[in-house]
Amino acid sequence: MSRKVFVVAAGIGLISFGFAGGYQIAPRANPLVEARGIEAGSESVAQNTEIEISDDGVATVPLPIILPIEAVAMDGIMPTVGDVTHRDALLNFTSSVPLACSVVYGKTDEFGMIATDLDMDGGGHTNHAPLMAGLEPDTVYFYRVQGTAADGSVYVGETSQFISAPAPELPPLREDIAENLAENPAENLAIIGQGMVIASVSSNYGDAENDQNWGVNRAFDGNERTAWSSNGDGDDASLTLNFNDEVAISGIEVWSRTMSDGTAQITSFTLTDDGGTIHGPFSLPDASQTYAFDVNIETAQLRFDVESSSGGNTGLLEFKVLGQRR
Ligand SMILES: [Ca+2]
Repeated sequence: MSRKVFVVAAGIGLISFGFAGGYQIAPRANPLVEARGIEAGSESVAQNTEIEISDDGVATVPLPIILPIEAVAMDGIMPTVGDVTHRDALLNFTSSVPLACSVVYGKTDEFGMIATDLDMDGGGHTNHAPLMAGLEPDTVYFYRVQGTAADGSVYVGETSQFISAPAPELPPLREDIAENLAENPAENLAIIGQGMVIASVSSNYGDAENDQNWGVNRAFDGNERTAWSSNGDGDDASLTLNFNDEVAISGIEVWSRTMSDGTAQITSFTLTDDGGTIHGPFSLPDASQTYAFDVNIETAQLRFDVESSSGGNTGLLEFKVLGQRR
């Protein structure tokens, strides 16, 4: 006659069982460990997991089994938080088996936010760098890493903390725009909601809205760690900016995105003004930084077209249009 037991406490090297009736046993030869063929001391299961043990002591464990993230830490190196700014932080982790990885985070240990890998290859992979965005400056954040392997196992880290960086000191906003322009003749005209709107975009990855992750707004948010990605548009990716009124453009700055497999990188592009004149093509040597180009364009709309690329989900980390409003 088989019996059902519940795991009432779990941890590395400590698994004890309690019968539904209430008392606990802590078997030396753990049938759970034997059943899974995993060395004792290297695993745990979630509390209140129901497992079934047959007469000959073989345990049947329902998936998913929850294991500590240490079990898949490459060379024993645990996840770290780096590149912490006042608005985001990168979680870096290399796993020894492919995982679909995420990190939950928030201002309390109940989290409330979740970030997934920026790499969008799909499926599991081993180099993880989810971006914890939307942070408040100089604030304690709780986070926990979790990943799912193809065999259904779930790996979970300990809840840890980091502190976001203090807000940078910004120059006071000038009330007198004319005075500001006199002092800073080339301002960025491509700031959403400040005289510029997105008139069109070829597509956003995963059919995201413009203001969602991978949406076109991410190329205009001043954050080099967020990106617009098209939905596989390759050389056909494009976007059009509307400045509402004529502007004099003296320069542009363009930063292509890329993916770990080498796709999604824009190698040249053109600009088209509202009179239909095509400017360029302009070449982008690589995707490691932004590249600046001098132009002389008077227009109320500006269209950006990819001319050549490595194909796939082409897009931009950042796009700035420098010039003057009339
Ligand atoms: Ca961005």
